[in-house]
Amino acid sequence: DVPTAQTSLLLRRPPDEIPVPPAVSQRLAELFGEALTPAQAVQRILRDVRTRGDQAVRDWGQRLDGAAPDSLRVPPEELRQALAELPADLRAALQESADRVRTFYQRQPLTSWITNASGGTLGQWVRPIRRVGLYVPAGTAPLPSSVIMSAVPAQVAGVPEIVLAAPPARGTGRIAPVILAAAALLGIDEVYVMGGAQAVAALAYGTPSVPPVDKIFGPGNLFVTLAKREVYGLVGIDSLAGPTETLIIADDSARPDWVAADLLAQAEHDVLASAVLLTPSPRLAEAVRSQVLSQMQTLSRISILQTSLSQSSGAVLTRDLDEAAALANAFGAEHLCLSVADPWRLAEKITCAGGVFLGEHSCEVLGDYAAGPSHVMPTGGSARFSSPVNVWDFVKLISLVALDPQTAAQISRSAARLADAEGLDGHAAAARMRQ
Ligand code: HSO
Ligand code: ZN
Repeated sequence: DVPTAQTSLLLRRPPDEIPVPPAVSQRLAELFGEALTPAQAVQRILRDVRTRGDQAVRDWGQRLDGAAPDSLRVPPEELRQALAELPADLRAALQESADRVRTFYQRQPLTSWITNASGGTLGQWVRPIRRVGLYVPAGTAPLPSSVIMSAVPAQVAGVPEIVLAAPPARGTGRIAPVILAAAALLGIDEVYVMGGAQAVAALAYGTPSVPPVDKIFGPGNLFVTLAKREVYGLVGIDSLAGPTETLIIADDSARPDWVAADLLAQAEHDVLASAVLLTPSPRLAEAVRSQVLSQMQTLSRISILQTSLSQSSGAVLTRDLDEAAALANAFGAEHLCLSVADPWRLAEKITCAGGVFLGEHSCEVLGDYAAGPSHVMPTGGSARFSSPVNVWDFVKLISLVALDPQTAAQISRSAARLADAEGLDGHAAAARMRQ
């Protein structure tokens, strides 16, 4: 399996400078018969899908996922069946999650507006994107919650066509039933078994069996991310997602066992996940450390934890909470948890994060599954300039201009003068006709 290697570095480095683990280079050389960078490999796959369509998607699926189904589209009966076979308590949990996410996004203002105040009628219409593709990675485990967290805001935005793409579970040619069930629960019936760069290519260019989409959402491994970057412009993309991260700011009021559990929950995602504690209290840092060491022994993903905790996780002792807040702002974490006596006061100092979780009852895990806001949040410091997935990602604006004769006559003087200055006499003539 190809790791999500260094995906966050994409945000800061040109694709050809991304350091590639030797195992990945070797696999690429085997696949392509020559030494290629991941970016070059992705370009080859994109070109292949563009020219050979479905057959190329299937061939790459066969090579990379170990199996490819005859038909890329999952038959709707299979979706219905997956939902019918889902244990009742799991179905109820998915439903509660979906209901809370829907209620949250229904509150997000998304209003068109029109004004007559500045002369003439001006305004903006909000219009949903017509067709979006949501990529659901297989990763180290299928995550049905991720289907809810991107599909529900799309539904609230009024996107008429929502399609899902997910790689098959290794060697099976089939998507994990729980992912299909989550799609069915939300009423999504267009699901394709395809992953990797070939899935992004099919969604962007279209193939005989996959009509193209207008915008592609969802995280993925390095190849998915490079492919999204490559097709951007032809289609929209949500972001270039990297490994997941959490910062917890805690003081002496925090329970060390809860803080440790929250760090472990984050670090178990994958070997590149990062979970960092910022605290002014050496006593708390020490107590959390011993809790982490004992609790991790009880968790099934201990080998992932050993890597992620030793690679990009740890505790940082700060002078005080102000310094912790300043560091958190500079880092711009995907998740920032405030486990301190007065979280609202500390929150006022926060200017950069994907999501802020206030108080020890608002742990990130509850946000991952059921609190309300989407768990798809900006990673790799991209919170500096971007936002969690939300309803605005699924719409676009159309500007409206409806001028009355008086306003047209009045502004045409300035328009004509500006056109003269730009040497565009056709523009100037069209403006002066309205004077
Ligand atoms: N913490 C992940 C989301 C997730 N956790 C899904 C569990 N399932 C990234 O925000
Ligand atoms: Zn999580």
